[in-house]
Amino acid sequence: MRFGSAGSINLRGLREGRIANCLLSVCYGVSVCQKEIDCAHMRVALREAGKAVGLTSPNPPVGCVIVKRGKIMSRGHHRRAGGPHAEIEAMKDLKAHALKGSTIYVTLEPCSSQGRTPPCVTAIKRSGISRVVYGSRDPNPENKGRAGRILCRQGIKVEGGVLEEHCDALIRPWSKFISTGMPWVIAKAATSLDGALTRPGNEGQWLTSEASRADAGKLRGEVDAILIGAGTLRKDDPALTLRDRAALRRGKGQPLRVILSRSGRLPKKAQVFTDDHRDSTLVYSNRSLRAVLKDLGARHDCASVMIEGGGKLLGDAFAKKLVDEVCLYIAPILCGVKGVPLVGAALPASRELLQPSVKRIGKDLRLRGLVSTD
Ligand code: AOF
Ligand code: ZN
Repeated sequence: MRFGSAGSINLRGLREGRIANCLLSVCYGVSVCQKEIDCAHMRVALREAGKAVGLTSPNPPVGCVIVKRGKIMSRGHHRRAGGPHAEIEAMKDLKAHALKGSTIYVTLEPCSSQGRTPPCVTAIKRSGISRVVYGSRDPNPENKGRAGRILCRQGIKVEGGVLEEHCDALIRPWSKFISTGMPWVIAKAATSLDGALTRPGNEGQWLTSEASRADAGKLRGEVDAILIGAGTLRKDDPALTLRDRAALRRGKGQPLRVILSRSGRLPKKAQVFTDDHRDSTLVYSNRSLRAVLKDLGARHDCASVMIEGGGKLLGDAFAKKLVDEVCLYIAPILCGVKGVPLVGAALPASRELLQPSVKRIGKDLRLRGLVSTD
């Protein structure tokens, strides 16, 4: 995730409590200074939330910091659905006198309803915290826009919408899921310069370098399920496991492995049916992609899935407008007309990538962006 730079305020200074008086207040007045300070602390909360990405479905990744007299007293992030929310994680190590008069920064509006856990606004009200600063408004209808009213009634100051775009971007997959029941869909593929998914003849299956493949492996740490078509299973016999050490250290479990097949006739000896994670493999026979996605959301709590191929499944996903985000690894190689094309379907209209970001990985390029909805 990109959260931007730390801004003009020295973050280390803030952390160590060295900026008691902000110079900006001299030049611009207190409110400008407070805004800068709020943004700097929210960036720290965003970094905390980044640790939760991929771990919390069907809940959102949320991060939090508690600050008193310019000093960060504690941090926390939501670690798993059913566990304490970010605010509770941050509050739990602080004594009552430390919490009194402090400010809590949280990337998502604090929840105000009873779910698997009690409402955070109740804990905040009891804590002595005197100011609440949050980023995104909670799209969950149970909580949306309620925290401000509830907390203000208690005399607690509330400021919403701080670094809202960054906070919204962080929970984009979950926001779609909580509003529609459908998981966020990432189409991931490696292609040649001319858009082929495969090399000619017996040249082997890899187009991109090992570095690109390791980067793509990290993406598996962001999602709840990986989808492939039966053709890819037969041809490549992929493991589809999460092997990225950092993601595993964060506590990310293996994503579900989902195979879509028309006939249901699949090789019994394939890795996904025989390895240690075979219990996390699902097969859907003769079901539309839309129905599969809906089922993954409703019955398996999948807020985000990644389609890893092949061309037919990716084509179907693009043609039916089911893709939200694309992550393409492009190798500097030409494969010619016999290669399987990235989108193996006719599209009624071209689809554009919004907010594309380009990264060079070794000799390959990674292009990541959102798919336009119209
Ligand atoms: C927060 N902080 O860290 C999270 C929030 O079933 P529960 O009790 O875990 O509640 C889930 C809902 O709470 C979820 O749909 C979202 O609206 C909110 N998540 N809220 O203030 C957190 N994870
Ligand atoms: Zn909560």
